[in-house]
Amino acid sequence: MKTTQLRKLTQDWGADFTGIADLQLLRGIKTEPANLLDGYSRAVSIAVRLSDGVFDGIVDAPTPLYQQHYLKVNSFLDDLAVRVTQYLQKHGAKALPIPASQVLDRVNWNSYISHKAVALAAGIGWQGKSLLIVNPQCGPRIRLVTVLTDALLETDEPLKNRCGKCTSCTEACPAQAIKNVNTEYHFRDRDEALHFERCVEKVVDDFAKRPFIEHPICGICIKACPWGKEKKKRSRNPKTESLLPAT
Ligand code: B12
Repeated sequence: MKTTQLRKLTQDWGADFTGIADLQLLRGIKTEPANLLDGYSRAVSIAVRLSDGVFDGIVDAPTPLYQQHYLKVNSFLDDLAVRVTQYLQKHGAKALPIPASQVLDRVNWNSYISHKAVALAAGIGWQGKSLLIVNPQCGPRIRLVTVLTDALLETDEPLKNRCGKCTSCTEACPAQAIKNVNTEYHFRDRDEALHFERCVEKVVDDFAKRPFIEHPICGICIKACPWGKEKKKRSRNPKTESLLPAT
């Protein structure tokens, strides 16, 4: 099976970034159930870019528009994961799509597997101080989904962390939850990077209780990251065909 063909198809279906993780890199990672990765050798990590217009509207709290976008992108990602699954199965491989955003435990706040860990191993981005995956083109303005497979796809390499001395997300966090610690590869646990309980309290006990939000979302650390800001993005992609008038 051609890895390049799968990459091209996911782009045609609407994915912005596709990476392949070697599951050897994720050995020992916490999964639900514990044997989730048994029989799989690769994970396809797919990222969809979020709307900059939606982030323009976020100031100090999530907006109803962000809530709808969050739900719609989750379901789009789930559709992409099903398509990838169909493709892999048609080519004789085993495939398991992991839902974009299904919480399995509202005490420890866990899911089947961390899409961020998979995306990191698949070279989609690095793990930022906010704990989010920061993509070189779109910053953390992406959402992620994963498909586990036994297809022997060609793997990607993890990227180097480029947060440097930046403190933008730390300063912006409305819960003062980000500790401003950097990691070369990935944090050992959430507490290394975050005052985790502050983040949960803010999104669960405050934002999710507001009208038309109703989900534990925030978006402020995402908006603050300079890697996601429009100006930087355009100048970093001079070859991308632009729909804007020439300047
Ligand atoms: C539960 C959950 C929450 C909980 C808990 C968050 C958390 N940090 O765990 C709450 C409600 C608080 C939350 C908040 C947010 N969330 Co949330 N959330 C999830 C969900 C559904 C499960 C996460 C999970 O299982 N965490 C368990 C912990 C233990 O895992 P972890 O922190 O990801 O990674 C650990 C290990 O995997 C390991 N590790 C990490 N990397 C690597 C790499 C390797 C190679 C290895 C071996 C290990 C390793 O170390 C980490 C620390 O223990 C995921 C979807 C998913 N399935 O991944 C989305 C997800 C993480 N959320 C996301 C987002 C965007 C948010 C918010 C910004 C809210 C919003 N949408 O506006 C905030 C940000 C909070 C923050 N700074 O972390 C996105 C992140 C996208 C990105 N660009 O990175 C995800 C991936 C959803 C998606 N489909 O895109 N979320």
